[in-house]
Amino acid sequence: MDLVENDVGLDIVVTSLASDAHTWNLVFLQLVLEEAGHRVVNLGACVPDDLLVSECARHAPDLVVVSSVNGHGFHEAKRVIAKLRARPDLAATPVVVGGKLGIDGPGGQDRAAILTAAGYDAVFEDAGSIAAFRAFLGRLPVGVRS
Ligand code: B12
Repeated sequence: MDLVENDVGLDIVVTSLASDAHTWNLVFLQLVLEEAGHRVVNLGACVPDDLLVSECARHAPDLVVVSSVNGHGFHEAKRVIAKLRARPDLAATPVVVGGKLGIDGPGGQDRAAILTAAGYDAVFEDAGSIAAFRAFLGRLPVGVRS
């Protein structure tokens, strides 16, 4: 593992989940990341699990950013992280998830705790999540993928 400061920029995959057709969340995240000097591959909306996993394996990014706002995010994110972590080449890749993950507003610690236990490195639900996300990015070293 090469602990170089990330001021050179990270290679980042931004993706939604299989059922989610919303796109402006993805555009917004891409712009935030590119403005911070990172390189983004945006897989877009309604990404089937197998395609998400194979594209992450193909790009071998420093970070995967999963976004969902349609209310199914919690359940789909839990399913997808199991598939990502099952692959040895993606087992150590930092993966975060955020957006509107349920239909009851930001889910507090429970949803975040379940998703981090399932394998996410961080969970960002609405209400100030972008500031916390930026802080997370600043702490992330390049070269942490296996
Ligand atoms: C536009 C819109 C649509 C459009 C999308 C068009 C498109 N090309 O994107 C259409 C009409 C297709 C649509 C469909 C549906 N929608 Co809609 N939609 C919206 C709406 C009005 C705006 C979304 C938007 O573009 N916001 C702008 C972007 C920039 O912001 P954002 O998505 O909120 O993302 C922000 C944060 O969530 C955060 N974020 C998101 N992801 C991540 C990830 C990380 C890591 C971090 C740090 C932050 C982060 O950052 C972003 C900027 O702050 C919202 C309501 C609203 N006012 O938010 C509903 C909303 C998202 N939709 C909703 C629903 C329910 C649906 C439908 C199920 C409706 C239906 N019965 O058919 C379908 C689902 C379709 C599907 N298969 O996914 C609900 C979701 C409910 C929930 N989660 O609690 C919302 C919240 C409306 C509501 N109040 O009920 N929708």
